[in-house]
Amino acid sequence: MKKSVFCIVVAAVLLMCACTYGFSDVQQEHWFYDNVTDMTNQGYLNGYEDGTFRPSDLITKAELVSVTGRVSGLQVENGQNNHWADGMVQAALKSGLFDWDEIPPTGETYNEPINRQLAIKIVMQAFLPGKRGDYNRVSSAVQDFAELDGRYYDSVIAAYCEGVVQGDNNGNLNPKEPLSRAEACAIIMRAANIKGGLQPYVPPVVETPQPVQTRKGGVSENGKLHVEGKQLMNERGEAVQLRGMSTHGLHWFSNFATENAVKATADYGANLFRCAMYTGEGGYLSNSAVKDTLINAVDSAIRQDMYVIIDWHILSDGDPLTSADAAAAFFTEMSQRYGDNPAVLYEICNEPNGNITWNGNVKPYAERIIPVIRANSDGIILVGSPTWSQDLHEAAKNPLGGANIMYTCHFYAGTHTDWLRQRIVDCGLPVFVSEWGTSAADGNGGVYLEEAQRWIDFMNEQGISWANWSLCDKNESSAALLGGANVSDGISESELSESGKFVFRQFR
Ligand code: IDC
Repeated sequence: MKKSVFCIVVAAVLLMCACTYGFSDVQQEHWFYDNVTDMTNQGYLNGYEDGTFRPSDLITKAELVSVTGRVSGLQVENGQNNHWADGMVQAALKSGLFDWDEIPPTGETYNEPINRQLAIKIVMQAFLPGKRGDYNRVSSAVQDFAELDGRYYDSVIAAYCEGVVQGDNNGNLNPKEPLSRAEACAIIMRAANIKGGLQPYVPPVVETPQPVQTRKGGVSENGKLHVEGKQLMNERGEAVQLRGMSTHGLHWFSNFATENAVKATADYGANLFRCAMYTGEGGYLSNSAVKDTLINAVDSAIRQDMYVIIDWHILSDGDPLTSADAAAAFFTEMSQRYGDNPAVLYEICNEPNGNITWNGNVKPYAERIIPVIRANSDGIILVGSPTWSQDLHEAAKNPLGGANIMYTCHFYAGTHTDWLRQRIVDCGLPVFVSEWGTSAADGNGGVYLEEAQRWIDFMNEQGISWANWSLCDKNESSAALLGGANVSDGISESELSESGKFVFRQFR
């Protein structure tokens, strides 16, 4: 298991589940039994999959901050690095629970055991900030008081006087020693109880946005989509065709995935926006922060009354099964976040390619990911096929079960012509062109506007929805914008490339 995945699993078992059960290694005769049981019953703690709590394992900085933050009701902030606990660590730093140098928010020390004086400070700052104790009493009662760093005097003295911490049998606090999971639970529970008791844990509700205006052909007009036969339909059972732009890779061109960029394409009449989140090539799998760019773009599209595709953009990583675990976690999170929102479509694998097959790779992958999304959403799911999402004929021989599934077909006018249109007709599947370009298949060359026009006519005739590659100003002919285009105040005609001019005309 990769380290980051391991951390997420640890975090999940330590923090998330709200079920109540006994741990095999937490017994009534243990001094920490009540504390651990209370926190578990209120949903703040869980143990490991094997039914243990491992009370004497050392607690890390990340774990202590996470549990303390949750129990004290701190709201998670946007993360700045890939660590599972970073959102809470950032929030805790901002609220002054600790200082930058104590746990640098860059993440390198998050997995180290935390020492007792820092843990005490964090817990006291979270629950009983401003409490003061009696210096003389504590400095004479605690045998190893001299071990304590001066910056922790206030917190430790107050904690001792409030009964949040006690010395060991020899009267020592051991301020620079680590602390166990059980000890951490105890001090968090004591501080929480002094503050007024433990409230049941309520997981944070993610607010998803609402349209700020209504648009012709938009989500407020068409509502929730479904598939009937080969056709995408609106809420009233009328055929609907979505047309819009795909971003380029969000990790490269986030500047064209901003609210203003999205709004500018909607102002030209587009009712669809595709958010292409590369998994490889420096994308999500090596830089999960790009998910925040995606969420912002999806939220922007919703505000602009557009339909929006969340695209797991596999490309250089051609076999979707390779990162199926990460995809499952990602689509769980996205479908939990957007589940009921009628605007969102899920594209689970941009372009499978390489030495793979529909039956051996793409279908099994889809059968793994679709249920993950269906747990939260019955929205439209777009599924690719081998050979860069052109092998519709293979998918047609052994299609997926279930409702509201469409098969993507990707074309580039300089490379793909009649034969691919014929394949779309012949396959008999519901087809969605979630990516096409006016260029050749490498994203450059041409542009091939005559052939592009044939495709547009064909898609209009067939009622096929589409997103064009791509909304960016890269120096390649498929890019819709000219170099240096500034979309903060809309997109002017003079900022559109030859391709962009052609494509943007098709939105109306
Ligand atoms: C291209 C980009 C290009 C980038 C390349 C590799 O236009 O700038 O260097 O990817 O990342 C696809 C893919 C899409 C490709 C596009 C054009 O889905 O990511 O973008 N294309 O080659 N399939 C067929 C063509």
